[in-house]
Amino acid sequence: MGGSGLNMSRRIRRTPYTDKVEDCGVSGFTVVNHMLLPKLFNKTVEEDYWHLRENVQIWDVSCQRQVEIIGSDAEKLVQIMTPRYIGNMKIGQCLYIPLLDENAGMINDPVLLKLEDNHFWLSIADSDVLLWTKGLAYGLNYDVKILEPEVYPLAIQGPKAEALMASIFGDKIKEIKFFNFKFFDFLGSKQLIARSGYSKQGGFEVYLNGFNLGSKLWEVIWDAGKKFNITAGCPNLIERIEGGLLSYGNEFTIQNNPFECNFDKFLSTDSDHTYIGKNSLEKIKNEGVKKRIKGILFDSVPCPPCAKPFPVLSKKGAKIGQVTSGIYNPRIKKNTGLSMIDIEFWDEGNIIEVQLGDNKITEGIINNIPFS
Ligand code: THG
Repeated sequence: MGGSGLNMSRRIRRTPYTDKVEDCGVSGFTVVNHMLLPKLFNKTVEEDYWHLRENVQIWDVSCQRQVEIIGSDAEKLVQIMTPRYIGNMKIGQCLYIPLLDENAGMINDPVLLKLEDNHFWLSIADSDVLLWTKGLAYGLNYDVKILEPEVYPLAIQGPKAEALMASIFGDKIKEIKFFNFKFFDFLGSKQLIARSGYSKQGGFEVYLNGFNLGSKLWEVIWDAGKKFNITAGCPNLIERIEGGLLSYGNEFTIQNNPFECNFDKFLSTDSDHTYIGKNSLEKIKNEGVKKRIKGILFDSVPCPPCAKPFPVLSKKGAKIGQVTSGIYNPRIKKNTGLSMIDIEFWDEGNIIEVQLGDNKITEGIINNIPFS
C-alpha cells in the first residue's frame, strides 16, 4: 500500500487489522484519533452500500479508542463530563453520551460502557478525550486511573451479522440486546462483544483486548463469514448519512452545543446532577436553539466528493448552513447531505440552494433525518 496519499509514520498508528485490511485491497485511509481508519476498498461506495444492506461486513474500527476510567471516583468523574444521567446505568450497558466543555460545546460524542461499578470505557469519536479526562481528574484530585487500554474494536455489521457471530461464539450472542454487551471466550481470552456499531443495519462490535490476537480474530471471522458472503468494509458514507449517524469534526465540533446536534434526548434535563457546561446549556435552552443539523436532498446527478463543505443558501442568496457530509444515494436516487441549518429555514420541505462549486448551484429540499 502507500498509494493513499498519506505519508505514513509512527504517529499515524496502525491497528492489529491493518495487514489484513491491506490484503483485502484497501484503497484509502483517513486518520481518526491518530489511528488509521480504512475509507474504501476496491469497490465503489455504492457497491459497498448495497452489500452492507444485504450481507455482512467486517470493519476495522480500532480508531474508536477507549478511554478507561477506573477507581473510586470513576462514576463521579464520568457524570460531571455529561448532561446525560448515568446513575441508573447497569453493568453490561452502553450509553451514547454527549461530553461538554464549560460553554456547553461538544467535546466528543462517545459510547459509554459500564464494565463494573466505578469502571468505565468511553469509546470515543475524533478528539483527544484522554487528555481532557486526565486534566479534569488531576485538577479535581479525583481518585481514578485513566488510560488508553490495548483494546481495538472490530465491527461486524449487516443483516447476516448475528448468524455469523452465533456460528463462532454460540447462541449466547443472540441474547445481547441493542447497546448491551457480554463477555465471550476467544482462544482462551475473554472478549467484550456489544450489539452496536456505526450503521443502521444491525451488528456487533468486538472490543478486542490484545493487539496480538488481531490477525487471528480477523481470520476466524473471515473464514466463518465466507458462507455469509462477508467482505471487508468500513463505515459507509451513503448508509451513515441516510441513517442520520453524525460524525464529530464533520457535522459538529466544539463550537456546537448538543441541541444543535439533535442530542436533546441524551440530555436528562429532568436530572439535577451537576456537570461541566450546565449553566451554559440552560442559558442556551432558555434563549432558544438557533440552528440544527438537518438532512438535505439535492440534485439527481451524483455530486462531487464533499472534500470541503458545500455552502447552503436561502432562495435570496444568504448563507444558512453548509453540507458537511454529502453523497449520492442510489436507492433514494438523489444526493443526500447533512447540514446545520438556521432556524428560519430548517422546516422539512423548505426549498434551499446548495453550492457545489464556483459555478454550480443546485436546488435542494430540507429533509428530516433519518432519511427514509
Ligand atoms: N461505536 C463505538 N464507538 C464509537 C462509535 C461507534 N465511537 C465514535 C463514534 N462511533 C461515536 N458516534 C456514534 C454515533 C451514533 C451511534 C454510536 C456512536 C449510535 N446511535 C444509535 C442511533 O442513532 O440509532 C443509537 C443511539 C442511542 O439511541 O442510544 O449507535 O459506532 N463503539
